[in-house]
Amino acid sequence: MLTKTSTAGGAVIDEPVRSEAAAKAPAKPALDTQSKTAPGQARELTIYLDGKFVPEAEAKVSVFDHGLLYGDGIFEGIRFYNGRVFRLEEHLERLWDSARSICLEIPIGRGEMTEALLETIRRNDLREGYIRLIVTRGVGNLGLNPTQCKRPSIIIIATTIALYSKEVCEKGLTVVTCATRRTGAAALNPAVKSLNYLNNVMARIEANLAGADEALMLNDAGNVAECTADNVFIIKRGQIFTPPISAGALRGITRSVAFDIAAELGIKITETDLTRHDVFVADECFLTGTAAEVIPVVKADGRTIGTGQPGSITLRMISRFREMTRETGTPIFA
Ligand code: PXG
Repeated sequence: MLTKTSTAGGAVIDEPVRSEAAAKAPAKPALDTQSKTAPGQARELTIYLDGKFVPEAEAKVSVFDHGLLYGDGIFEGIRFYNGRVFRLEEHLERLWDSARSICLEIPIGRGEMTEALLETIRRNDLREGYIRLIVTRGVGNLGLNPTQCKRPSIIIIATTIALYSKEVCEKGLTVVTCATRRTGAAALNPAVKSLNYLNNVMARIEANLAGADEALMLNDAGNVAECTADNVFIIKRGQIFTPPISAGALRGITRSVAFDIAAELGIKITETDLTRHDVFVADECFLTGTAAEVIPVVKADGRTIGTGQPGSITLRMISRFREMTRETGTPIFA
């Protein structure tokens, strides 16, 4: 069920395949990254790598980088819309928090990082797209001790990313609960957006094998934590509920935008522990994430959620989210 799109720009991303349709019709990719030019007429991306802008083909890291050897590093996925980077400050804040938590000193300051991000977008001549910002522990030896790594590496990739297909946006996603539990804070705190995503990858494989679009991950207590790269929200009797950070949810930037929108729309939103049962009996359900944006869920473990169509509150959230992304953010070309 796992399909991959390798695009002209070099970006590769897993594409969820729609469950029911999958066996019959070739499903449209739910998530797709695409370079501006059509495949075959590749326009090489310009990548920021440790202070230099280099062509994609030359953007290489050492096989001794601990980011590769141990998943020792951190990342952010950031979007920009209409010539503005959405919630840039919040992403940088979270990156610096992740770094501090794992004792990784980012070798440049916040101002320099902002300029590097903006310049990477400019050099790729983009107004809409997605940035992957990675800071690895850097080159060390084959022992895992990070004291061997003298200088962290910074990589910035700016590319274009298509929204979920129109079909998925209109119809909503299917999710399955996976057996892989979200890592507990005592093992690897999910608040750290580390390069060690094997936990989420395992969950994602379960969703693929089950023919679902996403995996619903529970924590050790059996409560809902989040999906593999998205926060989860349900709506019951006109109110929105989402698991607290303590349940193992990443403090998602889009999650916090959902809080802002709910406040604006006068809809009560509460952080509370949720069980699978709560999801099954919800009137509506949606996910938030930088890549996913705000996306309806219409089926969980085979149960139809609400009417089986994206609900009215979800649709209002999506519509306001779209407005905000177009109207706010750090200007790229100013
Ligand atoms: N939960 C997890 C575990 C995540 O990794 C989110 C929630 C949503 O957070 P934001 O801040 O994006 O609203 C994430 C997001 C991707 C990608 O495809 C994104 C994430 C992880 C892996 C892949 O861009 N992070």
